Amino acid sequence: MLNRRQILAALGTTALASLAPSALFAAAAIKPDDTSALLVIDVQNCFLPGGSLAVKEGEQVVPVINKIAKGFANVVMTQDWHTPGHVSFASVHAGKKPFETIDLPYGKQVLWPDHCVQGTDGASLSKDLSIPQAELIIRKGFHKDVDSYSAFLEADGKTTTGLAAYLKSRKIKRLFVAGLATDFCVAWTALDARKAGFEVYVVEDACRGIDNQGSLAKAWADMAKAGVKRIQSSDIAVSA
Ligand code: VGL
Ligand code: ZN
Repeated sequence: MLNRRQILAALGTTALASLAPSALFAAAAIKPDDTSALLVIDVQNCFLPGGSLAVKEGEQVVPVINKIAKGFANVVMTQDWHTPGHVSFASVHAGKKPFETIDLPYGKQVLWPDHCVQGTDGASLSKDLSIPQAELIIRKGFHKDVDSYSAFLEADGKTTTGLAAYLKSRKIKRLFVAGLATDFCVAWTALDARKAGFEVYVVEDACRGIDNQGSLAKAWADMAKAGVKRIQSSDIAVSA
């Protein structure tokens, strides 16, 4: 039997060098390039502590997103941007409470507390985000009678936000998705991104979910089925 030292000696320095650093130090394996973009979804006051639709631990995504953003030349952010009296607000449906559902012409709609009303402080992006190079902010959900969780398509399944065409014209192929909430706007964005032909990674620890009636587990299952890759922020190489 060879002992550990003899095995290492037999492998030699070349073999050892080829193992390092990925195998020996488990360094971040994914390096964003010019065809990669980070999508920062709905990191807005309404979804943060004290907000009208606060996502549990939502504030914890901010430092993680700031950190990984340093690795990206291309960053796009989204902003949920509803009219007053938006169809997704429980307050406009008599007898309905937040988190109940109704049937709308385009399908089932979860009803929410009033949130992200255009021009309000709640709709503002978190002041703690620090991503000066972000190049585009896509607003969504601004048609009064249609919701839009996805950054690509409104909930009617056909009205586009223009984001896929923007990204394609900029030669972006790989998307990394982070933000709020994992099981709604992040997941719908990731799924539509796959349908639009992008390679898609969701950065789990840079997201938090609402988890209404099993929605978080279902979202991860749907994303896995669609070929969305589930990664951690430590998987992304962020060179200074
Ligand atoms: C969202 C519910 C309603 C989200 C937006 O950003 O995930 N969720 N509007
Ligand atoms: Zn909304």
